Amino acid sequence: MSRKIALVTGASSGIGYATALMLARLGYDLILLARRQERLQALQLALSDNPETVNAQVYLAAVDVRSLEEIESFYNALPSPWKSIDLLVNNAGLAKGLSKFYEGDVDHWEQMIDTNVKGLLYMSRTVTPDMIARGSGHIINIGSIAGKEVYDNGNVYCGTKFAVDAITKGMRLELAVHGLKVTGIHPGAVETEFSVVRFDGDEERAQKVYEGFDNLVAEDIAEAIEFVVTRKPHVNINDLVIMPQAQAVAGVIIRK
Ligand code: NDP
Ligand code: 8X3
Repeated sequence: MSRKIALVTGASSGIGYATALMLARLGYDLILLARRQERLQALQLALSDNPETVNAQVYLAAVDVRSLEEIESFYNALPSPWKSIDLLVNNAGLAKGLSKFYEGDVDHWEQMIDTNVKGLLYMSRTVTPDMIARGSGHIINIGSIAGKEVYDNGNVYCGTKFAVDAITKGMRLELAVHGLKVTGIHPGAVETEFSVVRFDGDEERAQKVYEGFDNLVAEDIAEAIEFVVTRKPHVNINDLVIMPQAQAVAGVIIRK
């Protein structure tokens, strides 16, 4: 059986990293993107060190998804066998800050909108035409519970993830006719570098987010993605919302 190719954005950390490992175990070759090239190289080393993933061919690219120019030049430089992408996981994303919108930092807003919304669109716009031409492919967008429910001080981050939810539905509507699958994955609190990034490197504050309850870990989301990509060809998982048991709704966590 010929190997499949997956492109994972934001593979240098957290959910993207765990997803790359899982896909390699399933037999995918991997195109791995993030801004931190040295982190991608460490992931490549981890893949080659593990007998379960050593056979995965890996193509790394340092790309900032906020730049359409960087995405297009990465894609144009891809050797043509790598362009037959079977699976695109739009995972790169971030939250910056946690404050009332009327006290919000406009630079934080730009970063979130440019990465979570425009980056996802740029990547999908670039990769999808080749999937359409082949009549197959699967796009998985990592949204959030913050794209289903608004929580206090989450305003713009929630807005970007509501946009991801709407864009995911729009993509599915327009791509089903071409034989493609589109899935939205919406996690609650997952302990990754997410909160460290949100709080500008303040590890102590980030740590507090996950105190007193069993948060999700990146592998929980990778496991859900594994379920999504291993369904029969006629089955599409449209939407998954995955929460820690202790987080019944977005803004409420039951702590011990
Ligand atoms: P991490 O901070 O651990 O990982 C984020 C990844 O996104 C990194 O690999 C980072 O790589 C990449 N990234 C960020 N900005 C850019 C950019 N401009 N260009 C390219 N890559 C970028 O967080 P998570 O793994 O938790 O986050 C992954 C996704 O999951 C995000 O979309 C997030 O919103 C979503 N999510 C997270 C939840 C959580 O509780 N952790 C819950 C729900 C959804 P680099 O910095 O090297 O560029
Ligand atoms: C991250 C989920 O609830 O921590 O998207 O903002 S939350």
